[in-house]
Amino acid sequence: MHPKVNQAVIDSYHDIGVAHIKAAVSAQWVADMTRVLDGAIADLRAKNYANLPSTILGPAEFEDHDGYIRLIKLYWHDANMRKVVEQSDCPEIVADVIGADSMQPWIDGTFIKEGRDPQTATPWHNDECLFPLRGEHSPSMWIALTDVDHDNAPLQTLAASNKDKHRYVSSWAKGGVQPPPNFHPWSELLERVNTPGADIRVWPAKAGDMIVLHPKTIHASLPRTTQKDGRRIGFSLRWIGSDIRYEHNPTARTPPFQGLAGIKEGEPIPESVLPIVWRRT
Ligand SMILES: O=C(O)CCC(=O)C(=O)O
Repeated sequence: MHPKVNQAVIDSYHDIGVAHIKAAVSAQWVADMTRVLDGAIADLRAKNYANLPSTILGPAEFEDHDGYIRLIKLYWHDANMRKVVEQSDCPEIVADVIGADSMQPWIDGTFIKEGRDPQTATPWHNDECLFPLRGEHSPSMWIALTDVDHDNAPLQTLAASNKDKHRYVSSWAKGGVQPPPNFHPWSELLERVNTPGADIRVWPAKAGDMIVLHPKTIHASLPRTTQKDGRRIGFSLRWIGSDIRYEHNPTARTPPFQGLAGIKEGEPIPESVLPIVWRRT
């Protein structure tokens, strides 16, 4: 097992759907990833981002207003980002937490918050509702690139929602389709987190900490309320581990990756689409 992982962390992942691995990556890793992101954001703002011809996830999504940045799907456009992740222990750490034998990187998301706008909060959701996948090994690896204190927009989670048997029809689901019978209404997810006494945990983190979220774990972030200057940066990457198989999801709005033409239900995601970057030996 990787020295950063221990049984308490694994038990936490299985019991409440969250593993907090303190100092999972070095200060150098944090600096390298921050530099990659700041460079990409400057290029996107200047509209001269050169590395966009991805064939895997389609174009990056960039939302940038009022002290809030949401940057999705940069990974397959940016060789430097891939290098920072893939030449680190990140895939092995996540694999050991979730119990996977191989790891394929998939979709990244960067969430930057400055100022004190309540809109900097990330709304309650879980990640798997739109996934065209079955299996347990599709976690999110969220890494704090700044200190994320209680007043600096930490993640919050609904404990044990990882054990749900059902899925939800996402608030972003494709309209006009019949969701499968095990998909519950989104309003139910919101009712659960708003129920008095709901077991909501808050996850302040230091720069370099990793929080691994089970794909079913219902989560959000608090808003940034600190009077301090600076920003809050969370970098998140969804992984595909060895138990994941393709399963058509009629509520998914867009294909999650290209190159899947001809894939059959129950097949693994081919390495030709998402390369395996770590294997258990
Ligand atoms: O960092 C955040 O505010 C949100 C992260 C998140 O929701 C995610 O990665 O799924």
